[in-house]
Amino acid sequence: MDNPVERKKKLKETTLSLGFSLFGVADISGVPRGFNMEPETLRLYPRAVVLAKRLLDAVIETVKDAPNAVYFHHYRQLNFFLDRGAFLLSSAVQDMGYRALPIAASQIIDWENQKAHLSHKHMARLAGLGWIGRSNLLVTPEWGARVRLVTVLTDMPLEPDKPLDEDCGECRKCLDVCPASAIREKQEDFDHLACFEKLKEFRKRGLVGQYICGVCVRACPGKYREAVSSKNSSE
Ligand code: B12
Repeated sequence: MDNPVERKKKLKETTLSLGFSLFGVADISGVPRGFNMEPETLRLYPRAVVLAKRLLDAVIETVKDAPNAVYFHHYRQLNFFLDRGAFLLSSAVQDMGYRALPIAASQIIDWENQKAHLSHKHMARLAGLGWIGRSNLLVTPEWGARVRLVTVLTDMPLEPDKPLDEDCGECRKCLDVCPASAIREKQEDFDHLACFEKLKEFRKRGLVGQYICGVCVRACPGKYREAVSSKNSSE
């Protein structure tokens, strides 16, 4: 049957078979903020399909108080995986008779303000994948912030998901570990500039070749990983 629910099911199956961890659809027909794209381009796409890939715990757990070469390689490998997957999904959508525009996993178009075409985190929140946590990252119930994201804009009529009604609750694990002390009680108070300055310092020290860190990502493993850790420690 060809309807928004069935089409979504088919796309989800395609996406998960490509190896993605999470899939969601956001209704962006009335979303005014979070974009750095031409309005006439944007108007063509009432839906955003958001895909997440879970990081390898073994890699992110090598990050202690600063990024390292193992994580840097993983970051690049994941960006390649996300971009390739978004391209393949977009191709599948096109073959089904609709338009699809993949947005790069990590491409900055406004260097001064450090902005991309759109915020994958905001798209993911709207698509019900998780919430924006104290760390300023998208936090999923399953794997916390240990996911990377990519978005495909499309005109394919798809049933949208709804944002989750969840938040970080009492968890403050990322607050103490942030090497820039950028994370605060409230997400709105996140100190973007302190974070960015620390990332510049890491790069200058030659630890990694990009502005990355990963300490707050490590601190936020999500329910699945927490459950595995407590099972192992009680054995
Ligand atoms: C540019 C960028 C950065 C910049 C600045 C981030 C920023 N703008 O907030 C820097 C280099 C500092 C950075 C750091 C990190 N990033 Co980054 N980053 C991006 C990128 C490429 C674009 C973000 C963007 O354009 N947002 C658009 C704006 C509107 O959205 P916003 O962030 O919510 O907007 C706020 C900021 O722009 C801020 N702001 C305004 N003016 C300025 C000026 C400056 C200088 C800064 C720094 C911020 C700032 O105010 C806005 C309103 O709150 C995205 C990929 C993408 N396309 O989404 C990844 C992305 C957000 N990053 C990601 C990650 C993981 C990281 C790091 C952990 C580094 C790492 N990989 O190890 C840290 C985490 C910092 C943190 N805790 O927030 C992931 C997040 C995954 C998740 N689970 O949430 C993304 C989604 C990449 C991906 N494909 O998965 N990042």
